Amino acid sequence: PDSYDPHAIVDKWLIAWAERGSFAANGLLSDERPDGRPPRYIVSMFSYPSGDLHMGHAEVYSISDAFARFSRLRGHNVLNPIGWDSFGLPAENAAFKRNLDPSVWTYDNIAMQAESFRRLGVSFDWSTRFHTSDPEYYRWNQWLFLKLYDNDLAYRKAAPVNWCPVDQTVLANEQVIQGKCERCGSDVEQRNLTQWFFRTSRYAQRLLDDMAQLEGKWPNEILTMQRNWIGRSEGAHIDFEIEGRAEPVRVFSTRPDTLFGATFFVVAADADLADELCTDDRREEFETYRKQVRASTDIERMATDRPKTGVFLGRYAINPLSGERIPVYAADYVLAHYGTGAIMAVPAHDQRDLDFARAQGLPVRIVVDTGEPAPAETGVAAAGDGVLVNSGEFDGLSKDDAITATSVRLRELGHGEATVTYRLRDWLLSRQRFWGTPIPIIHCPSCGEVKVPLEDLPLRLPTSGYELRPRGGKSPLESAEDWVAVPCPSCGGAARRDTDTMDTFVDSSWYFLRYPNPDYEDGPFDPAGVKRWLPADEYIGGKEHATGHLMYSRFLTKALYDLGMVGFTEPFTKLTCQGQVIMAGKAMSKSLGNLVNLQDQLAQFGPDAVRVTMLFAGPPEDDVDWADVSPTGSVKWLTRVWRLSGDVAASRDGAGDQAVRKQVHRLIDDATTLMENKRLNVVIARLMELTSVLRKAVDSGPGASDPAVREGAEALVRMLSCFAPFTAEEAWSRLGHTSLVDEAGWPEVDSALLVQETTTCVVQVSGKVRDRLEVAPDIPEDELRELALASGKVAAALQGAGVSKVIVRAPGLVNVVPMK
Ligand code: ANZ
Ligand code: ZN
Repeated sequence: PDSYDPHAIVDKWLIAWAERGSFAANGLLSDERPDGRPPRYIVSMFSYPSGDLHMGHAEVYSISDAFARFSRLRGHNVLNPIGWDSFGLPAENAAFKRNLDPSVWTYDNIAMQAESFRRLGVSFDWSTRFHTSDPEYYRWNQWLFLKLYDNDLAYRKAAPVNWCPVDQTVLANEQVIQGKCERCGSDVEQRNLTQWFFRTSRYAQRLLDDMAQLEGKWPNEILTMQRNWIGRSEGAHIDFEIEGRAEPVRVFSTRPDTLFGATFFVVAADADLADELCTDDRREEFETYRKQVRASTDIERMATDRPKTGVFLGRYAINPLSGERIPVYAADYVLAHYGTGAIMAVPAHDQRDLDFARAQGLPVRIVVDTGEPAPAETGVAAAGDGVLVNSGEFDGLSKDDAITATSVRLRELGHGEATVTYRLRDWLLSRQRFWGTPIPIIHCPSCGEVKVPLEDLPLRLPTSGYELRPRGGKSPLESAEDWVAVPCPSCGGAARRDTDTMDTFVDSSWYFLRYPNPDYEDGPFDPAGVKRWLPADEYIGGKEHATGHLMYSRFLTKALYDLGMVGFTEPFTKLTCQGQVIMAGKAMSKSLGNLVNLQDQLAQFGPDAVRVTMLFAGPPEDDVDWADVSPTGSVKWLTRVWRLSGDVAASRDGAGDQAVRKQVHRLIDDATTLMENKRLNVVIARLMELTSVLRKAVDSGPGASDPAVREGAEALVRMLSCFAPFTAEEAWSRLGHTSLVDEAGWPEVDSALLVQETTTCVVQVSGKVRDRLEVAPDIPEDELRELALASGKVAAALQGAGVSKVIVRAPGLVNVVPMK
């Protein structure tokens, strides 16, 4: 062909790759096929089959595939797996709308995405393929659930849950964005329901501690988000007696040293405790206030700049150390579900307490002398360090010493103790949905919770007799009467299945363990495969998963480690979070009408140009604004490479032009380091530069048959294959090869050709210049000394005299002082 056609080359190379099995990992399992190449496991967050692939997919998989292809060329045995996260609400909603089985919609979309992935040229090992909605997969969700259940890591309790009135389901905290349902945007309500939980809170400290392994390898931003989400606070529990109540009320404070400055006590207005403590004469005022509070979200309530409101409940609490009697208030700035839902208020040293005290005319007592101006007058709480005052026996202690001393005293008196709290809650995994993994528990009136026997797994979803949207917030599985009514496995009496399904984050919390042997039947994952490939060397996906999926996967890995099932505590050694593909500065959305359709782009420019455009736009972690990029420019460049590969002739014998070779090897060397550091956009810039160097060499330099030109063109095409695999194969064959470029390896750098700039060093003997040396600007002093002493001219000047001293000022000067 005499012109570059980005579409015509697609099928040809897809077939060639498939025939050669080019992308299969070697020795997927343990050592069944010994292979000296170091394994590298590169995982992209798997796809949700909500339709055909979109621009976001093209971005993630362009990044991971460039890295996978590079690793293969560099001699790694690469596992680049593919699977689908195929349970979830969108399938159920789509099925409901079309009156279909959710599986039909799901598997149709998977088939469509699979074909699109193939045509995008992503080098997956397709033998790893699975879908989480396959019973062969979700069977192991159930198995893992029972394993956690046996180990007190799964339990059921009645809990206030986030309830979406439109989707008619419970939502995890992670699915509530600013008080609204993540999916439909409606206001989330609180409901009390009996729910299943995984005990993530038990792992809070280890989730923090093990971040040491991830430091410098995961983006800082993600680590910070996780740290905040876990929210460790050191402080003390303090028990306050309440007049007229038998049991004391416990509070958590990070500042037990300020206990003598507590001038009032606050209970969350929407907590049951507030209702209980309210005296009759305060009831009316309280009820009115509580109604108003229930209408606002947590975010609004915690905002520091909001006027503080609240009501006196008519009761008093007793300070456990000072014996002081302080009034009890209900207010909305204290949250019901954090800490204990009650606080001691120290207005002099806590800003929100100060705001409240000033609004209500309550006393402000300084108990730590911080040197700051009086909070009661300035309205600014004194949060700094200082020495205790007005605090009885603790006066004179520093803040930190007082935190310890008050905690110790509270403990001695039986009124509290030092403690650590975490913001991290247990993982609520129950969903009142159909299209998910059924929870393998049977409820028996006489035996209670009974596990579905392992030999009965998978417990499959019913295929008929259910309604997707039963009335009254019933869960869909509850409507499948034939499925629900079962004999109890333990006593044989009439019993009923649990009708919740699992959060789909359960499916995705361990899928990367199954890829090495997706057909394994003796457990959720093959221990030999896991041993060979995990932890994953590279994980690539979106930062929206910072506190959800990435936290759940880390939790589950630790739980499995404790159960002796894996030998590591962190699943992903390195993490890369790609930016978003946006359009004209805005996130793409249907409502803005700025959606860019991937298939249109592919039809116009071909897969290679789309991939190159994505990666050339900027560093992988930055957003790609499709309004600012030029796929046409990418096509032009690929055309130049294609033309060059046809122009380069069979080469003459000989070493080739040295100037060209130096440029080529400098660029290879650069590209290699940049590639390892995933600076993909800069690598592409280097390849473009190399294309120009070679074009010039052909047209006005040593010419098309110079060996240096051929060497350069081959290097260019090999490196290009990471980004534009179809064009690279085509160019490789135009260069006369019958093998695949995919098997050609990454070009080797001849380090002798890496021209280093030199600087002149003056060598003196007794202060007289005797020699000049060309040396590297960063030459170490030792090396320079030796070099100078080895100089024949220096030896001549010394005339046999020994050396008494050598003064070295690298890189410019050496002065040799002879012995007298
Ligand atoms: C007295 C005190 C004095 C406090 C002081 C702070 C400074 P973190 O670090 O976020 O855990 N607190 C406790 N439970 C609360 C709730 N349910 N709603 C709102 N605030 C609550 O913060 C713990 C601190 O936040 C606790 O320490 C408590 O106020 C408040 F100079 O107790 B502190
Ligand atoms: Zn029973």
